[in-house]
Amino acid sequence: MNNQAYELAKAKYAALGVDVESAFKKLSEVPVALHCWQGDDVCGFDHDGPLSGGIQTTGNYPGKATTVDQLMADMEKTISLCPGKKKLNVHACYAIFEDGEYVDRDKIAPKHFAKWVELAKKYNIGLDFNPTFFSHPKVKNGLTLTSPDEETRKFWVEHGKACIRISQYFAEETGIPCVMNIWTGDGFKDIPADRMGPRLRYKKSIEEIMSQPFDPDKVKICVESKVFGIGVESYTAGSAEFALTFAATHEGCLPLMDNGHYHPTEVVSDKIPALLCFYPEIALHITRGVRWDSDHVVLLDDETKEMAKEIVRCDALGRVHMALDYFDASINRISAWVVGFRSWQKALLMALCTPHEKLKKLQDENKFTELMVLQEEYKLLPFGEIWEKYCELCGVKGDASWFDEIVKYEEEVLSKR
Ligand code: RNT
Ligand code: ZN
Repeated sequence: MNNQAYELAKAKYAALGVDVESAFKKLSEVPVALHCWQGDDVCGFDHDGPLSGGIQTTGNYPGKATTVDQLMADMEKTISLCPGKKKLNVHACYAIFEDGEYVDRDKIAPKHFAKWVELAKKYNIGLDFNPTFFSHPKVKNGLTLTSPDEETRKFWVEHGKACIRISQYFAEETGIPCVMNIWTGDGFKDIPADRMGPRLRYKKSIEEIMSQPFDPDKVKICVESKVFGIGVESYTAGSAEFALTFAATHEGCLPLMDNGHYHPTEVVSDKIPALLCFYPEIALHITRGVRWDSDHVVLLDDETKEMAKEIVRCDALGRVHMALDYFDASINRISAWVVGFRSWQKALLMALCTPHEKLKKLQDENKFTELMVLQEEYKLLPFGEIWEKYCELCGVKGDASWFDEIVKYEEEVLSKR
Protein backbone atom coordinates (compact mmCIF):
# COMPACT_ATOMS: atom_id res chain seq x y z
CA MET A 1 0.00 0.00 0.00
CA ASN A 2 0.90 3.65 -0.27
CA ASN A 3 2.72 4.24 2.97
CA GLN A 4 2.74 7.99 2.56
CA ALA A 5 -1.04 8.02 2.42
CA TYR A 6 -1.13 5.91 5.57
CA GLU A 7 1.27 8.24 7.40
CA LEU A 8 -0.87 11.25 6.50
CA ALA A 9 -4.02 9.50 7.66
CA LYS A 10 -2.36 8.36 10.87
CA ALA A 11 -1.29 11.95 11.59
CA LYS A 12 -4.87 13.16 11.14
CA TYR A 13 -6.05 10.67 13.72
CA ALA A 14 -3.13 11.49 16.01
CA ALA A 15 -4.15 15.14 15.94
CA LEU A 16 -7.44 14.05 17.52
CA GLY A 17 -5.62 12.04 20.13
CA VAL A 18 -6.22 8.68 18.43
CA ASP A 19 -3.34 6.22 18.33
CA VAL A 20 -4.18 3.98 15.38
CA GLU A 21 -1.42 1.52 16.16
CA SER A 22 -2.79 0.80 19.59
CA ALA A 23 -6.19 0.37 17.89
CA PHE A 24 -4.64 -2.28 15.60
CA LYS A 25 -3.25 -4.09 18.58
CA LYS A 26 -6.51 -4.06 20.51
CA LEU A 27 -8.51 -5.24 17.52
CA SER A 28 -6.15 -8.06 16.71
CA GLU A 29 -6.68 -9.46 20.20
CA VAL A 30 -10.48 -9.76 20.24
CA PRO A 31 -11.98 -12.86 18.72
CA VAL A 32 -15.03 -12.77 16.47
CA ALA A 33 -16.78 -16.08 15.89
CA LEU A 34 -17.25 -17.22 12.31
CA HIS A 35 -20.48 -19.22 11.97
CA CYS A 36 -20.09 -22.51 10.13
CA TRP A 37 -23.75 -22.44 9.05
CA GLN A 38 -23.29 -19.72 6.42
CA GLY A 39 -21.43 -22.29 4.32
CA ASP A 40 -24.28 -24.74 3.74
CA ASP A 41 -27.50 -22.83 4.37
CA VAL A 42 -27.83 -24.13 7.96
CA CYS A 43 -28.14 -27.76 6.80
CA GLY A 44 -25.55 -29.59 8.88
CA PHE A 45 -24.59 -33.24 8.55
CA ASP A 46 -26.97 -35.11 10.83
CA HIS A 47 -30.21 -34.98 8.85
CA ASP A 48 -31.64 -34.60 5.35
CA GLY A 49 -34.79 -32.72 6.21
CA PRO A 50 -35.49 -29.04 5.57
CA LEU A 51 -34.40 -26.13 7.75
CA SER A 52 -37.10 -25.47 10.33
CA GLY A 53 -37.63 -23.60 13.59
CA GLY A 54 -38.76 -20.26 12.25
CA ILE A 55 -35.63 -19.53 10.23
CA GLN A 56 -35.11 -19.83 6.50
CA THR A 57 -32.44 -19.45 3.88
CA THR A 58 -33.38 -18.21 0.44
CA GLY A 59 -31.48 -18.59 -2.81
CA ASN A 60 -29.74 -21.45 -4.55
CA TYR A 61 -26.36 -20.10 -5.57
CA PRO A 62 -24.29 -23.01 -6.91
CA GLY A 63 -21.35 -24.57 -5.11
CA LYS A 64 -22.81 -25.12 -1.65
CA ALA A 65 -20.70 -27.24 0.69
CA THR A 66 -22.34 -30.63 1.24
CA THR A 67 -19.57 -32.49 3.05
CA VAL A 68 -17.40 -31.79 6.09
CA ASP A 69 -14.32 -31.44 3.96
CA GLN A 70 -15.99 -28.96 1.62
CA LEU A 71 -17.37 -26.88 4.46
CA MET A 72 -14.04 -26.77 6.23
CA ALA A 73 -12.18 -25.90 3.02
CA ASP A 74 -14.61 -23.03 2.45
CA MET A 75 -14.14 -21.79 6.00
CA GLU A 76 -10.38 -21.92 5.59
CA LYS A 77 -10.67 -19.89 2.40
CA THR A 78 -12.73 -17.35 4.35
CA ILE A 79 -10.21 -17.23 7.19
CA SER A 80 -7.43 -16.55 4.69
CA LEU A 81 -9.22 -13.47 3.39
CA CYS A 82 -10.22 -11.84 6.68
CA PRO A 83 -8.06 -9.83 9.07
CA GLY A 84 -8.37 -10.23 12.81
CA LYS A 85 -8.70 -12.96 15.36
CA LYS A 86 -11.34 -15.60 14.81
CA LYS A 87 -13.23 -18.31 16.61
CA LEU A 88 -15.17 -21.08 14.89
CA ASN A 89 -18.84 -21.28 15.72
CA VAL A 90 -20.31 -24.75 15.31
CA HIS A 91 -23.88 -26.03 15.61
CA ALA A 92 -24.64 -29.46 17.04
CA CYS A 93 -26.13 -30.58 13.71
CA TYR A 94 -22.58 -30.39 12.32
CA ALA A 95 -21.61 -33.55 14.21
CA ILE A 96 -19.30 -35.73 12.17
CA PHE A 97 -20.13 -39.43 12.13
CA GLU A 98 -18.08 -42.37 10.95
CA ASP A 99 -19.33 -44.15 7.84
CA GLY A 100 -22.60 -45.85 8.70
CA GLU A 101 -22.69 -44.36 12.21
CA TYR A 102 -25.64 -42.31 13.41
CA VAL A 103 -26.17 -40.90 16.86
CA ASP A 104 -29.23 -38.92 17.81
CA ARG A 105 -28.85 -35.47 19.29
CA ASP A 106 -29.37 -36.57 22.88
CA LYS A 107 -26.34 -38.84 22.57
CA ILE A 108 -23.81 -36.80 20.62
CA ALA A 109 -20.37 -36.77 22.19
CA PRO A 110 -17.08 -34.90 21.99
CA LYS A 111 -15.66 -37.43 19.54
CA HIS A 112 -18.20 -36.35 16.93
CA PHE A 113 -16.58 -32.94 16.92
CA ALA A 114 -12.93 -33.94 17.04
CA LYS A 115 -12.41 -32.70 13.48
CA TRP A 116 -13.65 -29.26 14.45
CA VAL A 117 -11.14 -29.21 17.28
CA GLU A 118 -8.43 -30.18 14.83
CA LEU A 119 -9.37 -27.29 12.58
CA ALA A 120 -9.41 -24.82 15.47
CA LYS A 121 -6.03 -26.04 16.67
CA LYS A 122 -4.57 -25.59 13.22
CA TYR A 123 -5.28 -21.87 13.53
CA ASN A 124 -4.75 -21.66 17.27
CA ILE A 125 -8.26 -20.33 17.78
CA GLY A 126 -11.24 -21.11 19.98
CA LEU A 127 -14.56 -22.79 19.30
CA ASP A 128 -18.10 -21.77 20.21
CA PHE A 129 -21.02 -24.16 20.22
CA ASN A 130 -24.79 -24.27 19.78
CA PRO A 131 -27.26 -27.00 20.57
CA THR A 132 -29.53 -27.46 17.54
CA PHE A 133 -33.16 -27.31 18.66
CA PHE A 134 -34.56 -27.31 15.12
CA SER A 135 -34.56 -29.29 11.85
CA HIS A 136 -35.28 -32.57 13.62
CA PRO A 137 -38.20 -35.05 13.79
CA LYS A 138 -38.35 -34.76 17.58
CA VAL A 139 -39.43 -31.13 17.35
CA LYS A 140 -43.05 -31.87 18.30
CA ASN A 141 -45.69 -29.41 17.11
CA GLY A 142 -42.95 -26.82 16.76
CA LEU A 143 -41.82 -27.23 20.37
CA THR A 144 -38.66 -28.57 22.02
CA LEU A 145 -37.66 -27.40 25.51
CA THR A 146 -41.14 -25.97 26.07
CA SER A 147 -43.04 -29.03 24.93
CA PRO A 148 -45.90 -30.20 27.16
CA ASP A 149 -44.97 -33.71 26.06
CA GLU A 150 -42.53 -34.81 28.72
CA GLU A 151 -40.69 -37.28 26.53
CA THR A 152 -40.03 -34.62 23.92
CA ARG A 153 -38.94 -32.06 26.48
CA LYS A 154 -36.60 -34.57 28.14
CA PHE A 155 -35.04 -35.52 24.82
CA TRP A 156 -34.13 -31.89 24.20
CA VAL A 157 -32.87 -31.40 27.75
CA GLU A 158 -30.56 -34.36 27.16
CA HIS A 159 -29.42 -32.69 23.95
CA GLY A 160 -28.58 -29.53 25.86
CA LYS A 161 -26.60 -31.49 28.45
CA ALA A 162 -24.68 -33.34 25.73
CA CYS A 163 -23.83 -29.94 24.26
CA ILE A 164 -22.42 -28.71 27.58
CA ARG A 165 -20.12 -31.73 27.64
CA ILE A 166 -19.00 -30.95 24.11
CA SER A 167 -18.49 -27.26 24.95
CA GLN A 168 -16.36 -28.17 27.94
CA TYR A 169 -14.31 -30.44 25.69
CA PHE A 170 -13.85 -27.60 23.18
CA ALA A 171 -12.61 -25.28 25.93
CA GLU A 172 -10.27 -27.87 27.36
CA GLU A 173 -8.83 -28.82 23.99
CA THR A 174 -8.26 -25.28 22.76
CA GLY A 175 -7.53 -23.59 26.09
CA ILE A 176 -10.07 -20.91 25.11
CA PRO A 177 -13.52 -20.54 26.74
CA CYS A 178 -16.43 -21.83 24.67
CA VAL A 179 -19.63 -19.79 24.35
CA MET A 180 -22.59 -22.16 24.23
CA ASN A 181 -25.76 -20.53 23.01
CA ILE A 182 -29.25 -21.82 23.62
CA TRP A 183 -31.82 -20.71 21.09
CA THR A 184 -35.10 -22.41 20.34
CA GLY A 185 -37.74 -21.42 17.83
CA ASP A 186 -40.48 -22.62 20.19
CA GLY A 187 -43.60 -20.54 19.78
CA PHE A 188 -47.05 -20.21 18.22
CA LYS A 189 -48.38 -18.95 14.95
CA ASP A 190 -51.55 -17.60 16.45
CA ILE A 191 -52.85 -16.21 19.69
CA PRO A 192 -51.99 -18.64 22.47
CA ALA A 193 -54.24 -19.67 25.34
CA ASP A 194 -51.30 -20.05 27.71
CA ARG A 195 -48.26 -17.83 27.54
CA MET A 196 -46.77 -18.64 30.91
CA GLY A 197 -46.88 -22.45 30.78
CA PRO A 198 -44.37 -22.81 27.93
CA ARG A 199 -42.10 -20.25 29.57
CA LEU A 200 -42.15 -22.08 32.87
CA ARG A 201 -41.25 -25.28 31.03
CA TYR A 202 -38.50 -23.44 29.16
CA LYS A 203 -37.12 -22.16 32.47
CA LYS A 204 -37.22 -25.61 34.01
CA SER A 205 -35.58 -27.14 30.93
CA ILE A 206 -32.66 -24.71 30.85
CA GLU A 207 -32.17 -25.24 34.58
CA GLU A 208 -32.08 -28.98 33.99
CA ILE A 209 -29.60 -28.53 31.16
CA MET A 210 -27.42 -26.40 33.40
CA SER A 211 -27.44 -29.08 36.08
CA GLN A 212 -24.88 -30.83 33.89
CA PRO A 213 -21.60 -29.97 35.66
CA PHE A 214 -19.39 -27.50 33.81
CA ASP A 215 -16.69 -24.99 34.59
CA PRO A 216 -18.16 -21.48 34.13
CA ASP A 217 -14.73 -20.11 33.30
CA LYS A 218 -14.57 -22.51 30.38
CA VAL A 219 -18.18 -22.77 29.24
CA LYS A 220 -20.25 -19.61 28.88
CA ILE A 221 -23.88 -20.58 28.55
CA CYS A 222 -26.10 -18.02 26.84
CA VAL A 223 -29.81 -17.72 26.19
CA GLU A 224 -30.76 -15.95 22.95
CA SER A 225 -34.10 -14.19 22.77
CA LYS A 226 -36.30 -13.58 19.76
CA VAL A 227 -39.47 -11.64 19.14
CA PHE A 228 -40.92 -13.88 16.41
CA GLY A 229 -40.08 -16.35 13.67
CA ILE A 230 -41.63 -17.70 10.49
CA GLY A 231 -44.69 -19.67 11.55
CA VAL A 232 -44.39 -18.44 15.13
CA GLU A 233 -45.52 -14.88 14.52
CA SER A 234 -47.71 -14.45 17.60
CA TYR A 235 -45.60 -15.78 20.42
CA THR A 236 -42.11 -17.02 21.17
CA ALA A 237 -41.35 -18.57 24.55
CA GLY A 238 -37.82 -17.15 24.58
CA SER A 239 -38.80 -13.49 24.48
CA ALA A 240 -36.40 -10.67 25.42
CA GLU A 241 -37.79 -10.39 28.94
CA PHE A 242 -37.59 -14.13 29.44
CA ALA A 243 -33.97 -14.42 28.29
CA LEU A 244 -32.75 -11.36 30.17
CA THR A 245 -34.38 -12.36 33.40
CA PHE A 246 -33.27 -15.93 33.11
CA ALA A 247 -29.66 -14.84 32.64
CA ALA A 248 -29.90 -12.28 35.43
CA THR A 249 -31.14 -14.85 37.92
CA HIS A 250 -28.98 -17.83 36.99
CA GLU A 251 -25.29 -17.97 37.82
CA GLY A 252 -23.22 -18.99 34.82
CA CYS A 253 -25.73 -17.79 32.22
CA LEU A 254 -25.32 -14.79 29.93
CA PRO A 255 -27.90 -13.02 27.78
CA LEU A 256 -27.35 -13.16 24.03
CA MET A 257 -28.80 -10.45 21.83
CA ASP A 258 -29.17 -11.03 18.10
CA ASN A 259 -29.76 -7.68 16.44
CA GLY A 260 -32.29 -9.25 14.07
CA HIS A 261 -34.52 -10.32 16.91
CA TYR A 262 -36.31 -7.15 17.93
CA HIS A 263 -39.04 -4.93 16.63
CA PRO A 264 -37.59 -3.06 13.65
CA THR A 265 -37.31 0.31 15.37
CA GLU A 266 -35.50 -1.13 18.39
CA VAL A 267 -31.71 -1.06 18.20
CA VAL A 268 -29.26 -3.37 19.90
CA SER A 269 -26.67 -0.57 20.02
CA ASP A 270 -28.81 1.04 22.72
CA LYS A 271 -29.32 -2.25 24.57
CA ILE A 272 -25.59 -3.05 24.81
CA PRO A 273 -24.72 -0.31 27.35
CA ALA A 274 -27.93 -1.01 29.26
CA LEU A 275 -26.95 -4.64 29.76
CA LEU A 276 -23.33 -3.78 30.48
CA CYS A 277 -24.49 -1.83 33.55
CA PHE A 278 -25.53 -5.14 35.10
CA TYR A 279 -23.93 -8.12 33.42
CA PRO A 280 -20.18 -8.76 33.67
CA GLU A 281 -20.35 -10.40 30.25
CA ILE A 282 -22.86 -10.47 27.41
CA ALA A 283 -22.98 -12.11 23.98
CA LEU A 284 -24.04 -10.85 20.57
CA HIS A 285 -25.18 -12.31 17.28
CA ILE A 286 -24.33 -9.81 14.60
CA THR A 287 -26.60 -9.92 11.61
CA ARG A 288 -28.57 -7.61 9.31
CA GLY A 289 -32.31 -7.74 9.33
CA VAL A 290 -34.02 -6.28 6.32
CA ARG A 291 -37.58 -5.48 7.44
CA TRP A 292 -37.52 -8.60 9.63
CA ASP A 293 -35.05 -11.17 10.96
CA SER A 294 -33.93 -11.94 7.43
CA ASP A 295 -30.30 -12.71 8.30
CA HIS A 296 -28.75 -10.74 5.45
CA VAL A 297 -24.97 -10.38 5.23
CA VAL A 298 -23.53 -7.87 7.71
CA LEU A 299 -22.48 -4.62 6.03
CA LEU A 300 -20.79 -1.48 7.27
CA ASP A 301 -24.12 0.25 7.84
CA ASP A 302 -25.05 2.75 10.52
CA GLU A 303 -26.38 0.32 13.12
CA THR A 304 -23.42 -2.02 12.66
CA LYS A 305 -21.09 0.92 13.31
CA GLU A 306 -23.17 2.04 16.27
CA MET A 307 -23.05 -1.40 17.93
CA ALA A 308 -19.27 -1.51 17.54
CA LYS A 309 -19.01 2.01 18.95
CA GLU A 310 -20.95 1.06 22.04
CA ILE A 311 -18.78 -1.97 22.74
CA VAL A 312 -15.62 0.11 22.34
CA ARG A 313 -16.69 3.21 24.23
CA CYS A 314 -17.99 1.12 27.13
CA ASP A 315 -14.49 -0.36 27.16
CA ALA A 316 -16.18 -3.75 26.88
CA LEU A 317 -14.24 -5.55 24.14
CA GLY A 318 -13.28 -8.08 26.78
CA ARG A 319 -16.84 -8.44 28.09
CA VAL A 320 -18.80 -8.94 24.88
CA HIS A 321 -18.66 -12.28 23.07
CA MET A 322 -19.15 -11.44 19.42
CA ALA A 323 -20.40 -13.85 16.80
CA LEU A 324 -21.68 -13.43 13.26
CA ASP A 325 -25.05 -14.98 12.49
CA TYR A 326 -26.54 -14.77 9.01
CA PHE A 327 -27.14 -17.05 6.09
CA ASP A 328 -27.42 -15.95 2.51
CA ALA A 329 -27.80 -18.64 -0.15
CA SER A 330 -28.36 -16.24 -3.02
CA ILE A 331 -24.73 -15.17 -3.50
CA ASN A 332 -21.34 -16.82 -3.30
CA ARG A 333 -21.40 -18.16 0.25
CA ILE A 334 -17.71 -17.62 0.92
CA SER A 335 -17.92 -14.06 -0.28
CA ALA A 336 -20.89 -13.60 2.04
CA TRP A 337 -18.79 -14.81 4.96
CA VAL A 338 -15.88 -12.55 4.02
CA VAL A 339 -17.96 -9.42 3.49
CA GLY A 340 -19.68 -9.89 6.84
CA PHE A 341 -16.52 -10.63 8.76
CA ARG A 342 -14.61 -7.75 7.20
CA SER A 343 -17.54 -5.38 7.79
CA TRP A 344 -17.58 -6.14 11.50
CA GLN A 345 -13.79 -5.72 11.66
CA LYS A 346 -14.14 -2.37 9.92
CA ALA A 347 -16.84 -1.27 12.34
CA LEU A 348 -14.69 -2.22 15.32
CA LEU A 349 -11.59 -0.54 13.94
CA MET A 350 -13.55 2.60 13.14
CA ALA A 351 -14.89 2.63 16.69
CA LEU A 352 -11.38 2.16 18.06
CA CYS A 353 -10.24 5.15 15.99
CA THR A 354 -12.88 7.52 17.30
CA PRO A 355 -11.99 10.07 20.02
CA HIS A 356 -14.75 8.96 22.37
CA GLU A 357 -13.43 10.77 25.43
CA LYS A 358 -13.55 14.07 23.62
CA LEU A 359 -17.10 13.44 22.43
CA LYS A 360 -18.30 12.25 25.84
CA LYS A 361 -16.93 15.43 27.37
CA LEU A 362 -18.97 17.54 24.97
CA GLN A 363 -22.08 15.61 25.98
CA ASP A 364 -21.37 16.08 29.68
CA GLU A 365 -20.80 19.79 29.13
CA ASN A 366 -24.13 20.00 27.31
CA LYS A 367 -22.37 21.12 24.12
CA PHE A 368 -24.70 19.29 21.76
CA THR A 369 -24.20 21.70 18.86
CA GLU A 370 -20.46 21.03 18.74
CA LEU A 371 -21.04 17.35 19.35
CA MET A 372 -23.17 17.13 16.23
CA VAL A 373 -20.65 19.07 14.16
CA LEU A 374 -17.76 16.83 15.20
CA GLN A 375 -19.67 13.58 14.88
CA GLU A 376 -20.42 14.56 11.29
CA GLU A 377 -16.85 15.69 10.68
CA TYR A 378 -15.37 12.39 11.89
CA LYS A 379 -17.39 10.49 9.33
CA LEU A 380 -14.99 11.81 6.70
CA LEU A 381 -11.73 10.89 8.41
CA PRO A 382 -9.40 8.97 6.06
CA PHE A 383 -10.37 5.57 7.42
CA GLY A 384 -9.61 3.68 4.18
CA GLU A 385 -5.85 4.05 4.62
CA ILE A 386 -6.04 2.92 8.24
CA TRP A 387 -8.05 -0.14 7.27
CA GLU A 388 -5.62 -1.03 4.48
CA LYS A 389 -2.70 -0.82 6.84
CA TYR A 390 -4.45 -3.04 9.39
CA CYS A 391 -5.16 -5.62 6.67
CA GLU A 392 -1.55 -5.46 5.52
CA LEU A 393 -0.35 -6.11 9.07
CA CYS A 394 -2.75 -9.06 9.26
CA GLY A 395 -1.41 -10.41 5.97
CA VAL A 396 -4.62 -10.03 3.97
CA LYS A 397 -5.71 -7.84 1.08
CA GLY A 398 -6.81 -4.37 2.13
CA ASP A 399 -8.99 -3.65 -0.88
CA ALA A 400 -11.59 -5.61 -2.82
CA SER A 401 -8.94 -7.59 -4.66
CA TRP A 402 -9.62 -10.44 -2.19
CA PHE A 403 -12.58 -11.10 -4.43
CA ASP A 404 -10.21 -12.31 -7.19
CA GLU A 405 -9.48 -15.24 -4.91
CA ILE A 406 -13.20 -15.98 -4.65
CA VAL A 407 -13.58 -15.92 -8.42
CA LYS A 408 -10.66 -18.31 -8.77
CA TYR A 409 -11.99 -20.61 -6.04
CA GLU A 410 -15.39 -20.62 -7.66
CA GLU A 411 -13.85 -21.66 -10.98
CA GLU A 412 -11.47 -24.22 -9.60
CA VAL A 413 -13.44 -25.68 -6.69
CA LEU A 414 -17.06 -24.64 -6.31
CA SER A 415 -18.08 -25.12 -9.96
CA LYS A 416 -16.90 -28.74 -9.79
CA ARG A 417 -19.20 -29.65 -6.87
C1 RNT B 1 -32.32 -17.75 14.84
C2 RNT B 1 -31.20 -17.40 15.73
C3 RNT B 1 -30.12 -18.44 15.85
C4 RNT B 1 -29.77 -19.09 14.54
C5 RNT B 1 -28.56 -20.00 14.58
C6 RNT B 1 -28.45 -20.84 13.38
O1 RNT B 1 -33.17 -16.72 14.61
O2 RNT B 1 -30.63 -16.19 15.33
O3 RNT B 1 -29.01 -17.88 16.46
O4 RNT B 1 -29.58 -18.15 13.53
O5 RNT B 1 -28.58 -20.73 15.74
ZN1 ZN C 1 -28.86 -15.57 16.30
